[in-house]
Amino acid sequence: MSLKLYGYWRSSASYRVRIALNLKALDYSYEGVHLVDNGGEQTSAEYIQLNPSMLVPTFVDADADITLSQSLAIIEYLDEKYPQPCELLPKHAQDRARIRSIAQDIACDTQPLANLRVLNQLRNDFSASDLQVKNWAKYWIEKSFVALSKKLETRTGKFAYGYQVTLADICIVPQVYNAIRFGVNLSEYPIIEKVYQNCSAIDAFEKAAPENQPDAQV
Ligand SMILES: N[C@@H](CCC(=O)N[C@@H](CS)C(=O)NCC(=O)O)C(=O)O
Repeated sequence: MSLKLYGYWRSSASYRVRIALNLKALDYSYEGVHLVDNGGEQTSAEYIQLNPSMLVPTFVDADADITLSQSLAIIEYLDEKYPQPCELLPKHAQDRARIRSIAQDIACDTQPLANLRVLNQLRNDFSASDLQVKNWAKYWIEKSFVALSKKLETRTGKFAYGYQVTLADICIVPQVYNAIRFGVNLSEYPIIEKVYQNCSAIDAFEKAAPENQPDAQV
């Protein structure tokens, strides 16, 4: 098998790539990188060879001789290389740009603020308690969801952007998973909740869910 994903069951960035791989109906092998055990396997010398950023996911397409980090780059690579059975970005430039904008709201401006190493730094260098750390993550996700709800108002159909699953949905669903973990009340964001529920009913999303991964600890 040529495609391999290094990920962690609860990592939302890995979850994004798993959804895309499933939507593309691609076969891939999966290797769990435990972000906590063994001092954080993402910091091992072996893993740093693959991904010097010490983050998951890392994606390898051995046949194409490419090793990639960054979930959005990986997903766009898959979308360009495997346009069938569904395209994750539509044809028109303005639609693509709007969808990328939503994806980046999450991947660039929301998820990084509640990343494990950021939360650990709050604990270690600023003596934040577990409750303060949780509230920090919740605060930034809620701020993001208020803005996202507004942005979704005009073009959301069954999914985030109309009636086809796109890169925007692939980013929203894992972010909602994180939001629930940090105690965000999803019912305060009905548009996001609707998108989450509609996507969750699709096999590709269900199969990619954290609890359904081989390295899940539930
Ligand atoms: N922008 C990156 C983010 C990757 C990322 O933040 N991964 C997290 C898990 S979701 C991670 O590996 N964290 C490990 C750590 O914080 O030490 C992407 O989209 O792939």
